[in-house]
Amino acid sequence: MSHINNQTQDLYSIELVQDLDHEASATISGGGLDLSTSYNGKGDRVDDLTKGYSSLGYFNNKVSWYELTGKKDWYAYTGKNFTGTRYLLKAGSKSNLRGYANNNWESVKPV
Ligand SMILES: [Ca+2]
Repeated sequence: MSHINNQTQDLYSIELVQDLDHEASATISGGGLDLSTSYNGKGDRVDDLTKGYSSLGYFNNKVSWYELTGKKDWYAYTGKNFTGTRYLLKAGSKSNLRGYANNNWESVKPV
């Protein structure tokens, strides 16, 4: 089950919450982007994003790990609205974020 810290009231973070469980969502969408605020998928986490977000809301400047379970490549950006430094995330990849990328992403979208 996807979940985030309920203390946030940010519009985008509410939108990020998905009621589908991971397996059902992956079946429908063909997979997507998972993000977490700590390394190795730990901390606060959101799973199976399938569309772009011009702001990550609660997750802005907190993301430290990602996983792409689908067949699409994605872009991640250090600025809102797909600005700043762009990172290409390859389909099927996952990684802890190091250096400038760590705790710096503010928007994401499929390539
Ligand atoms: Ca973090």
